[in-house]
Parts: sequence; structure tokens; C-alpha cells
Amino acid sequence: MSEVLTEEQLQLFHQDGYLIERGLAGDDLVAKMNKLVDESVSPALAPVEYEADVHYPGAPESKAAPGGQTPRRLLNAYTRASVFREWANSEVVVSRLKAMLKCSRVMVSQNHHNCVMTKHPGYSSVTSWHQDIRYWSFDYPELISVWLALGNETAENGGLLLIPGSHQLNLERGRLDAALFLRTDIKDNQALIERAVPAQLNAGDTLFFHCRTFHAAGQNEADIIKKSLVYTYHDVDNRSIPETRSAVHSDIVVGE
Ligand SMILES: O=C(O)CCC(=O)C(=O)O
Repeated sequence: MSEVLTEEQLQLFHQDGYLIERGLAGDDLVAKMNKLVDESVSPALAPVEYEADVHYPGAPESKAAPGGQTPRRLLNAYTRASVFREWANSEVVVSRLKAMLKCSRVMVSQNHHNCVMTKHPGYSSVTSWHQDIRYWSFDYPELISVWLALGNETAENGGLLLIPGSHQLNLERGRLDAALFLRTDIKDNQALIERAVPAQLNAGDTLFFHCRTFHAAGQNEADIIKKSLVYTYHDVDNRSIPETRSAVHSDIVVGE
């Protein structure tokens, strides 16, 4: 029995493939992060991934096009600032991950997520339905991403939509397109997508989601930047496969 999550919360996580914890990060920590992020977007402090780099629907064609310099992700969050490391290592996060992953030691990946997602009004793009594990390589597909909202997140400003229980699906290859997004021309996929729910978050709320949970997000139709700090974690015994994208930088044990 976990001390940090109720049995009901754990069951919900395993059933839905995600769990939202309200107000897990304190106001002071969130304020410090917001200040840092606001100072890092214009000019965008490297390393940065731009909207133009993702080539998703709605993204500027190139860095030279209008909006081409819009940052999509401030990369390397873990090494970017101590306040981001503090959160990655915090007891509130790590203890929950240990309970969800049923393990005693947890590592954070420096290769996946490890960023502040910024979604700007005007020049944001659509992220289609996908499972994060699709491009990741580990011994087994048990990783959890921790998404900390630094402001309000709704479907309107490009917040995440998730399909409850989709982490348990084993879809045939034909249900996915060339880039491993869910094909929207298939009736069964349309029915699946209709089950999606928005992750409505306020600043300090934290979404834990499984690497096999299908999720998507739209453009930011609001008028302020949406900001979220995102890390991915795994059990120390679940190793990245050498010479893959998942193993470029060392994973780091957290909370010790
Ligand atoms: O914020 C978004 O558009 C979605 C990001 C996402 O799903 C991802 O990076 O895996």
C-alpha cells in the first residue's frame, strides 16, 4: 500500500494510464519557474526546438517564415536551472513515481521530454494522436511522464487530450500512419478518439501519464503563452537500449 497515493488513485492511474494531482507544486516554485521561462523565450535561450522544427500541422514552414523563430520547447530542462532539477528530484514527484512504477529507485531521462513546452498564441502547431513510446527504446515500455502546468491548460490553449485506458491497447500496425500517429481515416480510430478527455490543469497541477497512453493537443487559440515543464522517468532496472536515441545522454537517478 502506498503512503503517498491512495489505493484508489493508483488504481485510477493503472486503469486510465494517467493521473492528475492538483496543486502538487507550490506557488513559490511555480512563480520561480515562470520567471525563468519568461526570461528564456525572447530571445529564446538555447538549446531550443522551434515550431518550424516539428513540421506538425500549423507549424511555420521554416525558420525564415513568419513565426519561424517561435520556440516550441526549451530543451535540457534538467541542466538548464536548479529550480527545474529541484522539481525533478522532489519527494512529491519521486515518491509517486515509485508507487506507480512499483520500484524503489527511479531515473529521469535526459533524452526524452526534459523540456519546458511553450505553446505560443499565433504560431503554435497541432500534435496528432500518438504514444510517446513510439520512438523510445527501453527494455520494457513502462515509463511515466510528469507534466507540470505553469499556468492554466485547456483544450482552447492547446492543452493535452488523453484517451483513458489506451495504454492497454495493442493496435495493429495499420491503425497508425507512417510517423506512427493514429490514422484518422479509420472508423475504429475515430471511435477511440471520441473517448478523449481534456487534461484541464491549473498552475501547479501535475499530470502523470504512461508512455503508451494516446494523447494529442491542438493549437493555442488563447492570447498568452502556455508553459509546461515535462520530464520522463523509469525504474532503474528498465535500461535504455544502447546506441538508440534513448541512450544518447545518461539517465539520472533522482531523489537520492
Ligand atoms: O503540447 C503538445 O502539443 C503535445 C506534446 C506531446 O504530446 C509530446 O511532446 O509528446
